[in-house]
Amino acid sequence: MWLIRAFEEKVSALYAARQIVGLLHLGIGQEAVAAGTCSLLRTDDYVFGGHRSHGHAIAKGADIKRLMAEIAGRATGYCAGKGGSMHIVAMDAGFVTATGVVGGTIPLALGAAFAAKENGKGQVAVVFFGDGAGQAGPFHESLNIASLWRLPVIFVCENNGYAEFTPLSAHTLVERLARHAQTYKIPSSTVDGNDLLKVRDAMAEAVRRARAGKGPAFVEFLTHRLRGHYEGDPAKYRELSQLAEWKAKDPIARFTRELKRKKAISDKEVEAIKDEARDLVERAAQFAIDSPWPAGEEVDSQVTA
Ligand SMILES: Cc1ncc(C[n+]2csc(CCOP(=O)(O)OP(=O)(O)O)c2C)c(N)n1
Ligand SMILES: [Mg+2]
Repeated sequence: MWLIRAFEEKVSALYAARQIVGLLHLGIGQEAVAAGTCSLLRTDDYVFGGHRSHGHAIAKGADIKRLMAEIAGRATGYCAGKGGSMHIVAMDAGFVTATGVVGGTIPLALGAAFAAKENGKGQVAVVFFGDGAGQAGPFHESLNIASLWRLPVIFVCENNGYAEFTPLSAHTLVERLARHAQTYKIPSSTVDGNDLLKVRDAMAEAVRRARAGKGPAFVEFLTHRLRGHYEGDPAKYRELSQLAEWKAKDPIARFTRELKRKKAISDKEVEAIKDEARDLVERAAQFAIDSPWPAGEEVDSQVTA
């Protein structure tokens, strides 16, 4: 969680310094979902993300140097600098793809799950998406087919209460996205997404079922992004009191408090974890900034019709 937090704080700083350009969506505040979920996965499990997926890729084991370089548009990035923040592909880590098309990777995860089922090696596919994606057509089609074909896919909904600048109550009357899973007879739960251990418990059950050939699962995590929808968003649609409430539920601070209460970690160890994360991230940022831009003649490579 600290590696993701430090990474995204650095991305934000590099953006402010104009060393990273383009559109950035940070998941600061949502780290427990990424870390808790991916901590239960194997490298050969398939993970799909969306427009807010730096944390998902890091949690799945993506190399943060190549990731930072990608976000900075450099030639050393995962996609040679052509994908950027929203189109991360880190196949070495089993992070298959992300997309800026809301809900766009949900059907793709079904394809990976279908392959996993055919291969019979117990692999699972996991797809992260937001509450806004629940109103997209492919979401519903995918739930239906996943259920019908008992595919080993786990739908991970990060319900952060907003789609861009629109609160959930203004884009659906279905307050709990997990209700949709019930319609399609997929086991589901709604869980506190800012509690790392609760995330792990919910995911452990879902992953166990999928690996055992028992079909899909749907887990809705209630969480919140502490930044705006995109970097630079003044977020005037959100009450400051709401932000303060969620800051008090910061998943990293909560888990740290819990560990300290159990005397499982010392202040010194906590500081060492933070320092190590920040150090790794600084090195990744330096690598990215020192890397060359993609060459002009490369513009058509890696593009297939
Ligand atoms: C198909 C499609 N429709 C609309 C958009 C514009 N758009 C970008 S992000 C977003 C909101 C997504 O909300 P949610 O799924 O809750 O994810 P969050 O940003 O909260 O992580 C929208 C509507 C898009 N990128 N793709
Ligand atoms: Mg949302």
